[in-house]
Amino acid sequence: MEVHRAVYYGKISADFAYKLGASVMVVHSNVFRRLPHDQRNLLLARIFKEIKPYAESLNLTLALENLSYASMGFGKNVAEMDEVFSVIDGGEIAVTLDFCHATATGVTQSLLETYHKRLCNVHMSNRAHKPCLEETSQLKDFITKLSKYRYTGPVTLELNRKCTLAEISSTKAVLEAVMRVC
Ligand SMILES: [Mn+2]
Repeated sequence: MEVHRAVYYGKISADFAYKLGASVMVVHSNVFRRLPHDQRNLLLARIFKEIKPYAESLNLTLALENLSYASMGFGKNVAEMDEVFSVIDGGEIAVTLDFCHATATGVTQSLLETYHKRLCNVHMSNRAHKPCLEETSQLKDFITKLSKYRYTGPVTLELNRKCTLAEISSTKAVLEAVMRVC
């Protein structure tokens, strides 16, 4: 049942991404973090056996996103994401690095060091997807590393729905200011 539901939502999302003309679709592991190792990997294999060829048929690149420590899903750090990749990946799945999740979990540097070559998407926000209203050392450090690794892909603002237009614009301005100097 869980497999059917995950596959169903995965395919609907892929259809949506395709109709939007997107080239990348962010995915999560879709498995509960407390499942035993073998069961987790069995479910992962069954879900992605369906989603991968479907996404490929629509010319979509799948990009696995790191989850927050608070998430009930599996895949919040390098060890967990490597385990997911070991089951679902034949080298074609990319990475979405969510700065908010990574910073709250304390794994920003290790994720960047490990996955910078397959990074194709960055989600940006402050803690709890709040706006970035000032330059912080963590923010500068992150943008400096992205630049050092010659990342040229998109940086997407992923702010919570309570953000005002003014806060969204300030976040964009703060990020642009950091990017100019890093
Ligand atoms: Mn995200």
